[in-house]
Amino acid sequence: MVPVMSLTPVTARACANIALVKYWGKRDPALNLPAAPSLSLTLEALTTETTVAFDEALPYDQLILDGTLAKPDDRERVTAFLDLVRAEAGVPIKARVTTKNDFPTASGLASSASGFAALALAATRAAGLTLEPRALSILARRGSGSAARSVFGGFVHMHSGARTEDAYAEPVEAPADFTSKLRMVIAVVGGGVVKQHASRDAMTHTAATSPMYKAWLDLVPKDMEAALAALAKGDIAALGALAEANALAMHASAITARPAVIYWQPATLAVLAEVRGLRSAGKQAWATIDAGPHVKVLTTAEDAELIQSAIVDIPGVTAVTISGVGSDATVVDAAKVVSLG
Ligand code: 2P0
Repeated sequence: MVPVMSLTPVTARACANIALVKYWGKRDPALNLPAAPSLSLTLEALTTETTVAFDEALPYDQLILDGTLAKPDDRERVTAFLDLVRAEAGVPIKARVTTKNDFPTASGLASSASGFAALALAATRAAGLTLEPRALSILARRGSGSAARSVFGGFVHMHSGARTEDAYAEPVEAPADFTSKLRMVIAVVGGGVVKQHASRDAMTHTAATSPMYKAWLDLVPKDMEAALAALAKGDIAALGALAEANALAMHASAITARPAVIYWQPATLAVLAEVRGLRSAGKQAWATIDAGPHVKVLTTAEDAELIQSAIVDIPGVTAVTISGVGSDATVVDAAKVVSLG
């Protein structure tokens, strides 16, 4: 029998993240360099688990997403990413990628962030590479900009370097008792159906056509500076106010694109109104919205359940989850070597 290369399948897990200062637009689409920096919070309740098995018997890469063979577009995006790993590792073998989200995929709940972070970790380890966290973040960025942030737990700062080696994410220090008390209440609007505008296309379209896009780009560095200062002080009111204002500014740029990119549904605005009302009544609650109709509410452990009960019965809200702060992406299983010979 001719000996063949045998590689160990590896499983990795990563949490999604929600940006408090958003990433919305690219400096360089080929290298996936963001146009501006961003700041996120990694969430433990939204996880992706991905197994990568390089297998000489495969004629092409296989992607199994939540138990089903993925669409060609999704598979091609994963193949392009695996090509980067194969080139770096010198492994010319196709892979079977089995991935499972514990939340709705591609609906504005950051599945590409946790997905490409888990894939970057599982694929590099399965190909025999152990990358430093920064190099892993840079690699994950090539799959999806927000994935660079999901390599790390807690608060994460994504740098918008002009060169590929400068566009990486890194954790940001915050007072430990501040981070441990934070919660995000995630209101799923409309059942988590697949979104109409993929964020990749929508941000490019916004940058190309929105008269508000330049204002957005001017705003982000100022919001980053203020958000980092609020974080260093553990000032949730300042951080929350910035996050809500920054999300609305991002959406203002998208809504004014031509034609418009509108992610909101009536329930999105109803939740936003409820959050603002709760805040007027003295509760700790600030909303953020991504490339989908869902609303995520930054709050504390003390107020999280009250917020959940205040929004769960709003018509159009189909689920409400409370999440604490998530950890770094990790390898969860390195199976025994399977001989393919
Ligand atoms: C964010 N979003 O900062 C922003 C806010 C959506 C709205 O990062 O093209 O899927 O793969 O780099 O990472 C979504 O963008 O885009 C995103 P690509 P990605 O979380």
